[in-house]
Amino acid sequence: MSINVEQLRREFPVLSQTVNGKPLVYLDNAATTQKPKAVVERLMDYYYKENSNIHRGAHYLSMQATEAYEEARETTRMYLNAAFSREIIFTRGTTESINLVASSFSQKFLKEGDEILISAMEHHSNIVPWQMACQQKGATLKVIPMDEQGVLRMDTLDELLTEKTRLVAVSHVSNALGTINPVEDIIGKAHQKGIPVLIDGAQAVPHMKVDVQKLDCDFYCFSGHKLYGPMGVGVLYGKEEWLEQMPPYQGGGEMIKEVRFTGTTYNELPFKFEAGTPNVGDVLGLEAALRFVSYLRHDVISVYEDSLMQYAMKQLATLPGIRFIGTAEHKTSVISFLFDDIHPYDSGVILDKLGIAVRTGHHCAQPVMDFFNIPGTIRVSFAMYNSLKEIDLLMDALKKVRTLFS
Ligand code: 7TS
Repeated sequence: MSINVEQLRREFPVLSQTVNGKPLVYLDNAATTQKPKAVVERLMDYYYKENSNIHRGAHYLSMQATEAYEEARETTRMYLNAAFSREIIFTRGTTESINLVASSFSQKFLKEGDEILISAMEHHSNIVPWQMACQQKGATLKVIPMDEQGVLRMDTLDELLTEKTRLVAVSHVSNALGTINPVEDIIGKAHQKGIPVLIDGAQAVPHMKVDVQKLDCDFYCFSGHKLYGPMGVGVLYGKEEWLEQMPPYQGGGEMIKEVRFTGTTYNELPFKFEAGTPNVGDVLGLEAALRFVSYLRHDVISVYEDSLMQYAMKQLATLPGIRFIGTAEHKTSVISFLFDDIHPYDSGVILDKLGIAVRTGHHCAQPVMDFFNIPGTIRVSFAMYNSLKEIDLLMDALKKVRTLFS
């Protein structure tokens, strides 16, 4: 099996438009992916035929919607190979998943003088919630450093994992550098010392098969919209043993067992962490996305995406004045670079005029930019529907950028 890109692109109507009079070349997939018809149609179906609030009504539509929502939880469990569907919490996205753990776990387990360990290449959403938790509790945030290639300095880990470390939170794949981190090794080392590990999988799930039991991570987070699903929905996987011990994140309907003015008892997992009316439609859209990706198969997708990446790296390397930011051996989907001394933003504007969508700036990873002492990068990021032809169009466009600025 292999990807038939022309056929696949027909599933993504948004791709067949022109932008500024040029065919759209969408290379900003690390920010968000486009949605296949299967996802959009699932949303339409839900709102045309099934919309109802769940877990509360005795009527037909409510029961149907409840069943569909819980089935989507089971599909997500299978997708991640979690042991139990009660370990799958639906959230608004990676950001909310991390905030949930940072807030709830810290409330229960973090105290003054403790440490939380993150890495030097985290997205802001895996930095700021931990800073907030540490500030509240008088704990310290520590950082696994990286080297000039954008690879984590694993030699520092033994020393950084101390008897004060309460949790390690690292990204599976860096959104700014594309580095695939050795999360199995990090989890193994942390667990030797009894320390739980949260993995930010926002940039990993679109590109590789994730098996949370095999990884043995304690928490895993991702966003639907980076995996061909809708915005506004995401997933927190948490091991039951942790989720059971953690207090609720938000209070409200659905997360309770009994409410009296004198006190409240909480619902069981996963409902304890899903206060209020959930985002049923988008959860069903996410389920459609998971089915779409599973049907195409992750092994097939990653072979294809790797070939795009190799081709792009080789082509880009021929451009005089190019400087890659992030040259790890194990990389996926993201290429960050600077081009001569042209400001990334200026390149981005010209590329847009030529129909090419890339991201420029710090990519919500300012500490990474500080480390390399740069204001930002041009970031090209691939999805399964990109083609070699699009990389050629990017190359032509970059050559035009150079001409304009020389
Ligand atoms: N973690 C990583 C590694 C990410 O790449 C992102 C989003 C997030 C967390 C937050 O995800 P959200 O869906 O909750 O916003 N990254 C990017 C990006 O690289 N460009 O735009 C968003």
